[in-house]
Amino acid sequence: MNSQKFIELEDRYGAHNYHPLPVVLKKGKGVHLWDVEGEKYFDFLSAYSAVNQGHCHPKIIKALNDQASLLTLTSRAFHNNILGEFEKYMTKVFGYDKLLPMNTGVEGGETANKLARKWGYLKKGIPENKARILFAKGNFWGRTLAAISSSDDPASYEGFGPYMPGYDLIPYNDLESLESELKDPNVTAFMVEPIQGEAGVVVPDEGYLEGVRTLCSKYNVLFIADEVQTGIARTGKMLATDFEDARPDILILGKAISGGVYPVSAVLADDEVMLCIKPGEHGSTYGGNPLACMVAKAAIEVVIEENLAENAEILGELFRNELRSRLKDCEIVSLIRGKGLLNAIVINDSDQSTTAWDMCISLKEMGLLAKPTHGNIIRFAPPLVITKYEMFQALDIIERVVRKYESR
Ligand code: IF1
Repeated sequence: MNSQKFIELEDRYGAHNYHPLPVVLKKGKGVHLWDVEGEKYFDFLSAYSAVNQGHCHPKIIKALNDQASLLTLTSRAFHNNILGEFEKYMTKVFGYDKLLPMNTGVEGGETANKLARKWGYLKKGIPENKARILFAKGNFWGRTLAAISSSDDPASYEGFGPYMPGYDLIPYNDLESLESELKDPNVTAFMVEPIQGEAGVVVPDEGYLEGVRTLCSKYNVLFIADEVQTGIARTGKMLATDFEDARPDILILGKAISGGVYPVSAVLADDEVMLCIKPGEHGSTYGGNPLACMVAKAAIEVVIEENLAENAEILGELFRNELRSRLKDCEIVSLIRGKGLLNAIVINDSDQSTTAWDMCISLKEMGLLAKPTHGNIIRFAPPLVITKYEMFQALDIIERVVRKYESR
């Protein structure tokens, strides 16, 4: 079957909850993807930063295969010989007392919110059902009813009310607004992305994260860092919060924690917070299953052994500098921004225009896959294993496409 046939199958038998680029992928290896016609592409989305280690990394696939024929799922009704080792490994790597394993990023967010509310009642003395959690405008942490309740993007929340109470929004990258809200003793946590991914790779001012840490400590409020997209070396350090003195009270990991091989998420915290949830108060059938743990441990080992954070830092710098110099005379690109290998270009066009989409279609035709976010922003996030040579090839494609639209 050709691409069109596969697309028709999805259209006929699948929910229409996505609008994918018209490409049907069949194989992935490293930074490359191949479609059913055998065409080869650079992957510059990395499944929204879940495939930081490169597609089908041999070490991670080996971990999957070895464990898959031994034991895949016990549920947490019983112990197994894998979970404790994984929890010990991860708490040592990230520097927390304990880890609570889940499956998807949004379940990590939900877990963090439940921990924060419990801690607010048990430790901060907030009256029952009065706990408030603050979020930043422009946030995105998933598609559940709680996650969309904290969203200010109508595309995320419209038509799904009523909404979760106790959630409030403040401007991103604004410590004054944060401090004025933190004075309310019923605020139990502030949950924030160190860089806003979906909002279009919005990088806050230097010192913002440190300011969040200082203010949350000052007012006895939990700092929750959503590193589902920015974590696992994407921004040039293992965690985006590592760039400043900004250690979160609750850390949420997802996506690349398992290198795109298996759904894994995790919440890390110290005992004072983590032990507020007692046996039977939270969990998930697949959370922390042996297969997930072996895959995730291998995925984190790859990040460390292959120095992927360092590569993201160096190649990210190269990407932004090269693109800025190559496009300095192009008015159609108004901004190039990002950190490490989480970057985006802002198209100098109205949000409603289809230029960004059309550019992504052209990029696809030239052998590079990327997708617009919020209309006029194109995110560029290749796997962190990309080489300088591959990066220059990709930059040539991006430059050619931008110039094609510049000359229109
Ligand atoms: C889709 C967006 C990105 C996330 C952050 C939690 C989650 C996400 C910072 C939830 C998930 C994904 C969801 C995916 C597309 C992608 C996305 F465009 F939707 F917003 F990356 F920016 N925190 N982001 O970015 O993790 O439950 O999905 O595992 O919904 O299509 P999840």
